[in-house]
Amino acid sequence: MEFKGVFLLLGILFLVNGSFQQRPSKKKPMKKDAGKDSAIEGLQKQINDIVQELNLLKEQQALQTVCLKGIKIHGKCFLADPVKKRYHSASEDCNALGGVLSTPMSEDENNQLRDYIRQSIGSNEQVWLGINDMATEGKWMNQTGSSVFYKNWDTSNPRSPQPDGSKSQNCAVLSGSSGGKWFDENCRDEKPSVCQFNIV
Ligand SMILES: *[C@@H]1O[C@H](CO)[C@@H](O)[C@H](O)[C@H]1NC(C)=O
Ligand SMILES: [Ca+2]
Repeated sequence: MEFKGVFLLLGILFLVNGSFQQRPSKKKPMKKDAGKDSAIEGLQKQINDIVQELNLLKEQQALQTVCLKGIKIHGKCFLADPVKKRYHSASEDCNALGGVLSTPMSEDENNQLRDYIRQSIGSNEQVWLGINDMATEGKWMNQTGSSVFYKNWDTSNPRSPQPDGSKSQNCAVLSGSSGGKWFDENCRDEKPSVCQFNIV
């Protein structure tokens, strides 16, 4: 509804602006041209402001669509990408959409993400998480370059508690079949992913 109003206002301003611009073309020199110019300038500024606002609304609406297609968890939107890709491709494709690979920061967020993965991608799938220990072995960093505090590594196998891949496995997945537990994997493996967007 707010949207409609903006369009209407935009339309009116374009009409008004258009009728101002037509007059000088009649080649009747007028003394009040200066006043008219500043009026047009004022309108132009208002139009620019409205266009800016409209773009913002469009962005917000696009995000709403992402949320509608995906899921909203704790003020963030998550959208599944079932296409299997290497970690870097998955990350780049997600960045291009304005998001980062999903990185749950609490048990509740992790559980909700696990459930979303099960129903959108598949119950036995593993998806890339937005963390890696490429820079320093064993130091897991998130997509904004901070150390990861919440972790959910699978430690059910005492002989190989995760992460167990040392330098050959610097990326991590969330496993739908292991109750949302995390495993380190080779970044060149091809996995589905979930892209995460902050709600503005
Ligand atoms: C990375 O971790 C920091 C510190 O916990 C947090 O503030 C930031 O939101 C995290 N970034 C992502 C993309 O999860
Ligand atoms: Ca590693």
